[in-house]
Amino acid sequence: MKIIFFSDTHLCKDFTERTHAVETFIKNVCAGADMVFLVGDIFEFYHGYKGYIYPWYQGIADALRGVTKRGKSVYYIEGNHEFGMGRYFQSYTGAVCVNEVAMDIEGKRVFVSHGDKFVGGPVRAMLKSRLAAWVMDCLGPRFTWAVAMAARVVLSKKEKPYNKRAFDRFRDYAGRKFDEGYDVVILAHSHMPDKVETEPGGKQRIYLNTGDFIANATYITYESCAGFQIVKYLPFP
Ligand SMILES: [Mn+2]
Repeated sequence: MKIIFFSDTHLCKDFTERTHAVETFIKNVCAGADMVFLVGDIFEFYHGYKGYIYPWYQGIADALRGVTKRGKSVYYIEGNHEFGMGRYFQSYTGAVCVNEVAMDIEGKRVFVSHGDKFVGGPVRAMLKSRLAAWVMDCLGPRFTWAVAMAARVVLSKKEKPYNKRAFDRFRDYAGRKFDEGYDVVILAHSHMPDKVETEPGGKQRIYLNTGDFIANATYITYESCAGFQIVKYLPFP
């Protein structure tokens, strides 16, 4: 069994080179796996509308559709830049859109989440509220995009520098999930790839962070024989 986890590509209207690279990654790398997890912030901004996909994200949607059409399972876990992928995106791509995933993978209890929930404050809660979704629905895709792009200047830090405190907070959060009974915790959002393996009481626990497709070009693979690994995507521009 082979599984791919990747996140934080932060694709935007003008980032054609990066978008093309991620499309190629989905077609060449993800299509060869049995299961794929998009661990959030694939898009710099997304709110799902009925019958509509932002034209600059169409290639990604088509690439995902190609993977699910080959019978592979794809999970799209929303990040803090994604506000309800919507039923249309899910039915078009065949990817299951969720907030987080808890499942058994070859005998291990695995938890996968973008990881912004435990570091986000009231602004996150407000933007992720039903009211915000309703406002976005009312504004329509073009106007919402314009507002989101104006807001990102203030809200978004695309190239996050290495931050020891944030790094440790993610590890601490993974530790709390281990206490809840998970064997493997996979997070994203920090843009800092990480892997920690411990064996308290002889029971193996693994925390991994996908990193990003901006500064690090890292993703996670799981293979039955090799376990979980952080891999660099070398063709990345
Ligand atoms: Mn994020």
